[in-house]
Amino acid sequence: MSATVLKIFSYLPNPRVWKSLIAAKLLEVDVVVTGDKPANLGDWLWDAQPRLLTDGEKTPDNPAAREGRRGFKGALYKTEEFLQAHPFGTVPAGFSSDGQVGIFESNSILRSVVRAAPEKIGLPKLYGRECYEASRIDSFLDANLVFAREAQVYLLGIESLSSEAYQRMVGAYEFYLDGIEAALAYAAADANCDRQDSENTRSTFLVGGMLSIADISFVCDFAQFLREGHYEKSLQAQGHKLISKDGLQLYPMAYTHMLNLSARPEFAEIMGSYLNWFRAKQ
Ligand SMILES: N[C@@H](CCC(=O)N[C@@H](CS)C(=O)NCC(=O)O)C(=O)O
Repeated sequence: MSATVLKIFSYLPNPRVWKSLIAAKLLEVDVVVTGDKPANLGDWLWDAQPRLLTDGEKTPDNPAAREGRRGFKGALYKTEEFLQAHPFGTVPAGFSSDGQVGIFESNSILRSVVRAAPEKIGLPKLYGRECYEASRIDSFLDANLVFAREAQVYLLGIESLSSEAYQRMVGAYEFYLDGIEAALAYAAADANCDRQDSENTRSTFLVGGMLSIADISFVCDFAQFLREGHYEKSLQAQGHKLISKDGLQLYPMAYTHMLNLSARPEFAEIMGSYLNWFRAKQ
Protein backbone atom coordinates (compact mmCIF):
# COMPACT_ATOMS: atom_id res chain seq x y z
CA MET A 1 0.00 0.00 0.00
CA SER A 2 1.09 3.57 -0.68
CA ALA A 3 0.95 6.27 2.00
CA THR A 4 -2.58 7.50 2.76
CA VAL A 5 -3.68 9.44 -0.24
CA LEU A 6 -7.31 10.01 0.57
CA LYS A 7 -9.47 10.37 3.63
CA ILE A 8 -13.21 9.86 3.58
CA PHE A 9 -15.79 10.79 6.20
CA SER A 10 -19.23 9.23 5.89
CA TYR A 11 -22.01 7.29 7.47
CA LEU A 12 -21.26 3.60 7.25
CA PRO A 13 -21.91 1.29 5.62
CA ASN A 14 -22.39 3.41 2.53
CA PRO A 15 -22.37 1.99 -1.04
CA ARG A 16 -21.15 5.38 -2.24
CA VAL A 17 -17.99 4.86 -0.18
CA TRP A 18 -17.63 1.30 -1.45
CA LYS A 19 -16.96 2.65 -4.95
CA SER A 20 -13.69 4.16 -3.71
CA LEU A 21 -12.81 1.24 -1.47
CA ILE A 22 -13.20 -1.31 -4.27
CA ALA A 23 -11.01 0.78 -6.59
CA ALA A 24 -8.52 1.32 -3.76
CA LYS A 25 -8.30 -2.42 -3.22
CA LEU A 26 -7.78 -3.11 -6.92
CA LEU A 27 -5.18 -0.38 -7.28
CA GLU A 28 -3.44 -0.69 -3.92
CA VAL A 29 -4.25 2.84 -2.89
CA ASP A 30 -4.47 3.63 0.80
CA VAL A 31 -7.81 5.22 1.71
CA VAL A 32 -8.72 5.91 5.32
CA VAL A 33 -12.43 5.95 6.15
CA THR A 34 -13.90 7.47 9.31
CA GLY A 35 -17.56 7.23 10.13
CA ASP A 36 -20.40 5.78 12.09
CA LYS A 37 -23.92 4.46 11.69
CA PRO A 38 -26.21 6.92 9.88
CA ALA A 39 -28.14 7.64 13.08
CA ASN A 40 -24.91 8.55 14.89
CA LEU A 41 -23.53 11.14 12.45
CA GLY A 42 -25.19 13.87 14.51
CA ASP A 43 -22.75 12.94 17.28
CA TRP A 44 -19.79 13.79 15.07
CA LEU A 45 -17.99 16.97 14.15
CA TRP A 46 -18.02 17.03 10.35
CA ASP A 47 -14.52 18.21 9.57
CA ALA A 48 -11.32 17.24 7.77
CA GLN A 49 -10.44 15.75 11.14
CA PRO A 50 -13.78 14.36 12.21
CA ARG A 51 -14.29 13.42 15.84
CA LEU A 52 -17.04 12.47 18.26
CA LEU A 53 -18.54 15.48 20.02
CA THR A 54 -18.99 15.68 23.78
CA ASP A 55 -22.56 16.07 25.05
CA GLY A 56 -21.69 19.66 26.01
CA GLU A 57 -20.79 20.45 22.41
CA LYS A 58 -24.06 19.15 20.96
CA THR A 59 -25.98 22.35 21.57
CA PRO A 60 -27.87 24.67 19.20
CA ASP A 61 -25.43 27.50 19.97
CA ASN A 62 -22.47 25.48 18.71
CA PRO A 63 -21.34 27.53 15.67
CA ALA A 64 -21.05 24.30 13.66
CA ALA A 65 -24.71 23.32 14.29
CA ARG A 66 -26.86 23.06 11.11
CA GLU A 67 -30.04 21.31 10.09
CA GLY A 68 -29.57 18.16 8.02
CA ARG A 69 -30.65 18.96 4.48
CA ARG A 70 -30.68 15.74 2.53
CA GLY A 71 -31.34 12.40 4.19
CA PHE A 72 -30.51 13.56 7.73
CA LYS A 73 -33.05 14.89 10.19
CA GLY A 74 -32.10 17.05 13.16
CA ALA A 75 -28.84 18.75 13.95
CA LEU A 76 -25.53 18.06 12.28
CA TYR A 77 -22.30 19.76 13.27
CA LYS A 78 -20.39 20.91 10.19
CA THR A 79 -17.40 23.20 10.67
CA GLU A 80 -16.84 26.26 8.45
CA GLU A 81 -13.72 24.51 7.15
CA PHE A 82 -15.81 21.47 6.25
CA LEU A 83 -18.31 23.60 4.34
CA GLN A 84 -15.54 25.44 2.56
CA ALA A 85 -14.17 22.10 1.41
CA HIS A 86 -17.65 20.63 0.85
CA PRO A 87 -19.98 23.45 -0.24
CA PHE A 88 -22.95 21.10 -0.59
CA GLY A 89 -22.32 19.76 2.91
CA THR A 90 -22.70 16.11 1.96
CA VAL A 91 -21.10 12.80 2.79
CA PRO A 92 -19.21 10.85 1.64
CA ALA A 93 -16.75 13.70 2.08
CA GLY A 94 -13.34 13.06 0.56
CA PHE A 95 -10.21 14.96 1.59
CA SER A 96 -6.68 15.06 0.25
CA SER A 97 -4.21 13.50 2.66
CA ASP A 98 -3.36 16.92 4.16
CA GLY A 99 -7.07 17.71 4.57
CA GLN A 100 -6.75 20.86 2.44
CA VAL A 101 -8.77 19.81 -0.60
CA GLY A 102 -12.35 18.59 -0.36
CA ILE A 103 -13.56 16.11 -2.94
CA PHE A 104 -17.31 15.60 -3.05
CA GLU A 105 -19.63 13.38 -5.08
CA SER A 106 -18.84 9.69 -4.70
CA ASN A 107 -18.00 9.28 -8.39
CA SER A 108 -15.43 12.06 -8.13
CA ILE A 109 -13.96 10.55 -4.97
CA LEU A 110 -13.75 7.30 -6.96
CA ARG A 111 -11.90 9.08 -9.77
CA SER A 112 -9.47 10.56 -7.29
CA VAL A 113 -8.57 7.07 -6.05
CA VAL A 114 -7.66 6.04 -9.59
CA ARG A 115 -5.65 9.21 -10.14
CA ALA A 116 -3.71 8.47 -6.96
CA ALA A 117 -2.85 4.92 -7.97
CA PRO A 118 0.80 4.05 -8.42
CA GLU A 119 1.77 3.22 -11.99
CA LYS A 120 2.24 -0.50 -12.25
CA ILE A 121 3.02 -2.57 -15.26
CA GLY A 122 0.12 -4.81 -16.19
CA LEU A 123 -2.26 -3.31 -13.66
CA PRO A 124 -5.29 -1.85 -15.37
CA LYS A 125 -5.92 1.67 -14.18
CA LEU A 126 -9.71 1.28 -14.32
CA TYR A 127 -10.09 4.57 -16.18
CA GLY A 128 -9.64 3.85 -19.86
CA ARG A 129 -6.64 3.27 -22.10
CA GLU A 130 -6.89 6.66 -23.77
CA CYS A 131 -8.82 9.89 -23.47
CA TYR A 132 -11.91 8.91 -25.47
CA GLU A 133 -12.32 5.74 -23.45
CA ALA A 134 -11.86 7.72 -20.23
CA SER A 135 -14.51 10.17 -21.42
CA ARG A 136 -16.89 7.33 -22.20
CA ILE A 137 -16.32 6.06 -18.66
CA ASP A 138 -17.21 9.58 -17.46
CA SER A 139 -20.42 9.33 -19.49
CA PHE A 140 -21.46 6.24 -17.56
CA LEU A 141 -20.50 7.87 -14.26
CA ASP A 142 -22.73 10.84 -15.08
CA ALA A 143 -25.60 8.55 -16.09
CA ASN A 144 -25.14 6.64 -12.82
CA LEU A 145 -25.31 9.86 -10.84
CA VAL A 146 -28.55 10.90 -12.50
CA PHE A 147 -30.05 7.50 -11.73
CA ALA A 148 -28.64 7.48 -8.20
CA ARG A 149 -30.14 10.90 -7.45
CA GLU A 150 -33.58 9.71 -8.55
CA ALA A 151 -33.09 6.57 -6.47
CA GLN A 152 -32.05 8.64 -3.46
CA VAL A 153 -35.23 10.73 -3.58
CA TYR A 154 -37.31 7.56 -4.07
CA LEU A 155 -35.69 5.63 -1.23
CA LEU A 156 -35.84 8.55 1.21
CA GLY A 157 -39.58 8.88 0.59
CA ILE A 158 -40.40 5.24 -0.03
CA GLU A 159 -42.82 4.86 2.86
CA SER A 160 -45.10 7.57 1.59
CA LEU A 161 -44.82 8.04 -2.17
CA SER A 162 -47.10 10.11 -4.35
CA SER A 163 -47.99 8.34 -7.59
CA GLU A 164 -45.96 11.02 -9.43
CA ALA A 165 -42.89 10.23 -7.33
CA TYR A 166 -43.35 6.51 -7.95
CA GLN A 167 -43.85 6.94 -11.70
CA ARG A 168 -40.85 9.22 -11.89
CA MET A 169 -38.69 6.46 -10.43
CA VAL A 170 -40.22 3.89 -12.79
CA GLY A 171 -39.23 6.12 -15.70
CA ALA A 172 -35.72 6.72 -14.35
CA TYR A 173 -35.21 3.01 -13.73
CA GLU A 174 -36.36 1.98 -17.22
CA PHE A 175 -34.31 4.70 -18.91
CA TYR A 176 -31.16 3.77 -16.99
CA LEU A 177 -31.53 -0.01 -17.21
CA ASP A 178 -32.39 0.13 -20.92
CA GLY A 179 -29.11 1.97 -21.45
CA ILE A 180 -27.01 -0.34 -19.31
CA GLU A 181 -28.56 -3.41 -20.92
CA ALA A 182 -27.93 -2.02 -24.41
CA ALA A 183 -24.32 -1.13 -23.57
CA LEU A 184 -23.65 -4.61 -22.23
CA ALA A 185 -25.34 -6.24 -25.22
CA TYR A 186 -23.16 -4.24 -27.64
CA ALA A 187 -20.09 -5.05 -25.55
CA ALA A 188 -20.98 -8.76 -25.62
CA ALA A 189 -21.42 -8.67 -29.40
CA ASP A 190 -18.02 -7.00 -29.73
CA ALA A 191 -16.46 -9.56 -27.43
CA ASN A 192 -17.98 -12.36 -29.51
CA CYS A 193 -16.55 -10.85 -32.71
CA ASP A 194 -13.16 -10.79 -31.05
CA ARG A 195 -13.58 -14.35 -29.87
CA GLN A 196 -12.08 -16.08 -32.88
CA ASP A 197 -10.70 -18.93 -30.85
CA SER A 198 -12.44 -20.79 -28.08
CA GLU A 199 -9.71 -19.85 -25.60
CA ASN A 200 -10.63 -16.19 -25.70
CA THR A 201 -12.61 -15.48 -22.57
CA ARG A 202 -12.90 -11.74 -22.92
CA SER A 203 -15.50 -10.56 -20.44
CA THR A 204 -18.28 -8.10 -21.02
CA PHE A 205 -17.85 -4.76 -19.29
CA LEU A 206 -19.43 -1.37 -19.81
CA VAL A 207 -16.42 0.21 -21.50
CA GLY A 208 -13.49 -1.09 -23.48
CA GLY A 209 -13.84 -4.79 -22.71
CA MET A 210 -12.27 -4.38 -19.29
CA LEU A 211 -13.27 -3.56 -15.74
CA SER A 212 -13.43 0.16 -15.14
CA ILE A 213 -14.79 2.60 -12.60
CA ALA A 214 -17.95 2.73 -14.75
CA ASP A 215 -18.69 -0.86 -13.70
CA ILE A 216 -17.75 -0.20 -10.07
CA SER A 217 -20.02 2.84 -9.83
CA PHE A 218 -22.85 0.95 -11.53
CA VAL A 219 -22.62 -2.01 -9.14
CA CYS A 220 -22.64 0.16 -6.01
CA ASP A 221 -25.37 2.59 -7.08
CA PHE A 222 -27.56 -0.16 -8.42
CA ALA A 223 -27.08 -2.41 -5.37
CA GLN A 224 -28.21 0.51 -3.26
CA PHE A 225 -31.32 1.05 -5.36
CA LEU A 226 -32.26 -2.61 -4.82
CA ARG A 227 -32.84 -1.76 -1.16
CA GLU A 228 -36.35 -0.94 -2.33
CA GLY A 229 -36.83 -4.73 -1.99
CA HIS A 230 -36.83 -4.30 1.78
CA TYR A 231 -39.96 -2.15 1.43
CA GLU A 232 -42.06 -4.47 -0.72
CA LYS A 233 -44.91 -4.66 1.78
CA SER A 234 -44.97 -0.92 2.29
CA LEU A 235 -45.01 -0.39 -1.49
CA GLN A 236 -47.86 -2.88 -1.85
CA ALA A 237 -49.83 -1.10 0.85
CA GLN A 238 -49.41 2.10 -1.17
CA GLY A 239 -50.66 0.32 -4.31
CA HIS A 240 -47.23 0.06 -5.95
CA LYS A 241 -45.18 -2.93 -6.98
CA LEU A 242 -41.46 -3.36 -6.67
CA ILE A 243 -39.87 -1.51 -9.55
CA SER A 244 -37.09 -4.09 -9.67
CA LYS A 245 -39.57 -6.98 -9.83
CA ASP A 246 -38.50 -9.56 -12.45
CA GLY A 247 -35.39 -7.47 -13.07
CA LEU A 248 -33.21 -10.45 -13.84
CA GLN A 249 -35.66 -11.57 -16.55
CA LEU A 250 -36.24 -8.10 -17.99
CA TYR A 251 -32.65 -6.88 -17.82
CA PRO A 252 -30.61 -10.10 -17.68
CA MET A 253 -27.27 -8.59 -18.69
CA ALA A 254 -27.44 -5.67 -16.29
CA TYR A 255 -28.51 -7.75 -13.30
CA THR A 256 -26.05 -10.54 -14.08
CA HIS A 257 -23.25 -8.01 -14.46
CA MET A 258 -24.01 -6.61 -11.03
CA LEU A 259 -24.29 -10.05 -9.42
CA ASN A 260 -21.12 -11.37 -11.05
CA LEU A 261 -19.02 -8.34 -10.21
CA SER A 262 -20.27 -8.11 -6.65
CA ALA A 263 -19.23 -11.75 -6.15
CA ARG A 264 -15.61 -11.02 -7.14
CA PRO A 265 -13.35 -11.03 -4.08
CA GLU A 266 -12.41 -7.33 -4.32
CA PHE A 267 -16.08 -6.37 -4.39
CA ALA A 268 -17.34 -9.01 -1.97
CA GLU A 269 -14.80 -8.07 0.70
CA ILE A 270 -16.13 -4.52 0.71
CA MET A 271 -19.83 -5.15 0.07
CA GLY A 272 -20.06 -8.00 2.57
CA SER A 273 -23.53 -9.51 2.85
CA TYR A 274 -25.32 -6.44 1.40
CA LEU A 275 -26.76 -8.35 -1.56
CA ASN A 276 -27.24 -11.74 0.11
CA TRP A 277 -30.98 -11.22 0.59
CA PHE A 278 -31.32 -10.32 -3.09
CA ARG A 279 -29.33 -13.33 -4.28
CA ALA A 280 -31.45 -15.57 -2.05
CA LYS A 281 -34.61 -14.28 -3.76
CA GLN A 282 -33.42 -15.09 -7.30
N1 LIG B 1 -24.62 12.26 -5.11
C1 LIG B 1 -23.93 12.33 -3.84
C2 LIG B 1 -24.93 12.09 -2.72
C3 LIG B 1 -24.44 12.60 -1.39
C4 LIG B 1 -25.58 12.90 -0.45
O1 LIG B 1 -26.66 13.36 -0.89
N2 LIG B 1 -25.37 12.68 0.86
C5 LIG B 1 -26.38 12.98 1.85
C6 LIG B 1 -26.72 11.73 2.66
S1 LIG B 1 -27.38 10.45 1.65
C7 LIG B 1 -25.84 13.99 2.85
O2 LIG B 1 -24.66 14.02 3.10
N3 LIG B 1 -26.70 14.84 3.44
C8 LIG B 1 -26.25 15.83 4.36
C9 LIG B 1 -27.38 16.58 5.00
O3 LIG B 1 -28.50 16.01 5.15
O4 LIG B 1 -27.16 17.72 5.41
C10 LIG B 1 -22.79 11.31 -3.84
O5 LIG B 1 -22.82 10.36 -4.63
O6 LIG B 1 -21.83 11.47 -3.06
